[in-house]
Amino acid sequence: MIDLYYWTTPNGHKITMFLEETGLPYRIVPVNIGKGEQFKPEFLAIAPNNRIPAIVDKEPADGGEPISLFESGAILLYLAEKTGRFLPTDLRGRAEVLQWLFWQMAGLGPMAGQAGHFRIYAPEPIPYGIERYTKEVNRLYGVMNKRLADREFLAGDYSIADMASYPWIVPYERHGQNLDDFPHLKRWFEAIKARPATARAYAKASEVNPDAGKPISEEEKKVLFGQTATVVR
Ligand SMILES: N[C@@H](CCC(=O)N[C@@H](CS)C(=O)NCC(=O)O)C(=O)O
Repeated sequence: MIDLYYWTTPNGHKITMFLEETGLPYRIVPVNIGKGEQFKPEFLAIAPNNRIPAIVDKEPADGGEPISLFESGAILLYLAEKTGRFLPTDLRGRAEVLQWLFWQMAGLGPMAGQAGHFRIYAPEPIPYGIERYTKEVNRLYGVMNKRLADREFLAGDYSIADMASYPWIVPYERHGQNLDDFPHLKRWFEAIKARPATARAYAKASEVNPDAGKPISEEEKKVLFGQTATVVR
């Protein structure tokens, strides 16, 4: 059994998408990040970066003590290795998936997150920030679109690289992008959206948090933005 420490955000959806694809038994432990539950000592003990997602695997493959992990990319890689799914085992196939997984973790996710922040959440419009991140996300969409021009998925068959990237394309309008400008990316997006496991993962989000996807309140903004080192003390 996997305990998934989760909230209804793109990085959370990555892991429910994987778990729904594989049918690995899991239990959701909601961590309401708008209410500050990510600062609780028991959560920080498994997720020292005070961010969701995190997991605890109560039945690790070595038969030992439970293993806890934070960082969505590390979790996807761990679960792929545990199940033998969505990550090729041959040298070249594995290297290809891992580079696109890391591309998402280091590029698409953080840049789209900043685009969303400056476009939607910043207390006053800061044109430089809006332009900088909207353009960078546009560039990254271009990279993906080109990659997908002659293949179905980012790297070989449907993989953890696609699962990491999809939830960050879902809010494309909030990030100032138009999918019609990226036909190959759009085709990929529609194909992943149509997967039953993707539908189940997003249905799970609405169950856990009926307000998922709605604008966040001023109170929630105070919790989420402007954090300093004091939150992890
Ligand atoms: N690199 C991390 C990022 C995780 C992350 O940013 N999680 C957000 C939700 S998508 C969060 O927990 N935010 C809580 C906070 O800002 O305090 C990962 O991929 O797991």
